[in-house]
Amino acid sequence: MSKVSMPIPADFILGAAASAWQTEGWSGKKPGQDSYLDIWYKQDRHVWHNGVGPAVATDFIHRYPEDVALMKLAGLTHYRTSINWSRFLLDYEQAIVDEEYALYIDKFLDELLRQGIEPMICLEHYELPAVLLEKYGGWQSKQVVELFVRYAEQVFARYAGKVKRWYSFNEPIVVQTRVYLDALRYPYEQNTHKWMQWNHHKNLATARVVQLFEQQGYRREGGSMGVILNPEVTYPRSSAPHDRLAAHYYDLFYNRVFLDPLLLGEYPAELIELLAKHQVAWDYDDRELDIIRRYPVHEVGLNLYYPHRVKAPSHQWNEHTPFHPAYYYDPFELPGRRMNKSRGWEIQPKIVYDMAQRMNRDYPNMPWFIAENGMGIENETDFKNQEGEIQDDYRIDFIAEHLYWALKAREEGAKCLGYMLWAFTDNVSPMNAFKNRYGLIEIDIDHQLRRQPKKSAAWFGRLSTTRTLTLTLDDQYK
Ligand code: BGP
Repeated sequence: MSKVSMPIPADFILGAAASAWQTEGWSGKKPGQDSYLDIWYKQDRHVWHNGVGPAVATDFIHRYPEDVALMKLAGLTHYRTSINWSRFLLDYEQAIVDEEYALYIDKFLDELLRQGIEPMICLEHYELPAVLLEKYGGWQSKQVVELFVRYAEQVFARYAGKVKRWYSFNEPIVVQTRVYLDALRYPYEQNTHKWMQWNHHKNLATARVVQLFEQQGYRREGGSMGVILNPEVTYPRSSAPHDRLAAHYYDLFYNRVFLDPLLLGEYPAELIELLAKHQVAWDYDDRELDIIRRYPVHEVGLNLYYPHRVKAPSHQWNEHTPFHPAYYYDPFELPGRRMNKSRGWEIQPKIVYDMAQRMNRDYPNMPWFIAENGMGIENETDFKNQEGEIQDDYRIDFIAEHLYWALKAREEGAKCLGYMLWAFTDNVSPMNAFKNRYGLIEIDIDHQLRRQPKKSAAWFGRLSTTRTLTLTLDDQYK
């Protein structure tokens, strides 16, 4: 064990994240404004933990003044959330703004700015309007790319004066991976081709929005247009060539499919060849590739939670099995791994450092930050002290260790702009709802959603005022 103390650079972001659908609730939502998640929840309430979902969430839409004051208390320098596309418009084709929702966004942004907290806003955090899924098959359609650009135009026109940092999507790979690759979520259709088409259209939509942002002068005015990705830091079981190859393929299909086009402007040639070989190539043309080439993002947020481990595949595929990237790998569980048992995720803080090395090597010009990292724990009320405050020392240790690696990478020259925790308050997760609690602030769902800071909130606040990280590091995890 060694005690470590590290200075936190003055411009280093110390923030937290959330999203519209996971916090706002449906209050004031009009007929026809459902998102994809809303209809999934309405359809399949039973798959959501205790039947709880986005309907009430944390009621942020009414309680944002209280929450922003708590953000200040917890020392957040930045707060990331999304604007809910499905609620921002009344008509998605004509991009007619819902003035009531738009006014709420205005007031919420004003409140953040008044408290000196910088907003970072995503245009989509899984909030695809349900009617666009029903009418066009969602991101399957090029028309939806057009409609997204029209939506973005309205958003920038209203809020570019208040928000400088924008992001097209949060984790653009997730919805179609759960829905079309693995058929785990509504509408449960296994279709690898659709998976790739959605991936491509989200890349294209990002480039189109970057183009719009630059052409309308927001970049010149000091704004930036980025994306939030969730690259999984992937380790092979062993150094044997077959295990390393498995990790290489995993990385191509799940990480580089977004990293390369969005950060470098180009899909990996090897990925394109593989998709053709397995007959899941997407529909695209040269004009689209040209837009992707000309409009890479200005910065990238990386959601880093756990390491991903693979080994060479041991299975055989037959001609009836549609292609799935798992053709090239098997998952691997490291014996003796450190675990967050509530979420079933391995804990390995060094992923932050390893990702930083990769950014230096493969994407050296791209500024990046940790956009999400956090620890969801079940039954947290078991950790309450006599005053009723959750003593979440496990969360403090988790944050400290990940932050340590981020600061070390930054000291060594990585373009790491900061660290953001998932999440500010406890909030709703897809299916797990309030099962695993992530927040610095507890939300008591049995008592009118009462907010109560956990021990970690004060700790985070001290981190932010002293600008010094102090921790005891277990040498085996260095
Ligand atoms: C990320 C998402 C968040 C949030 C978080 C926690 O992937 O961007 O929206 O939900 O994961 O994970 P989970 O909700 O799966 O517990």
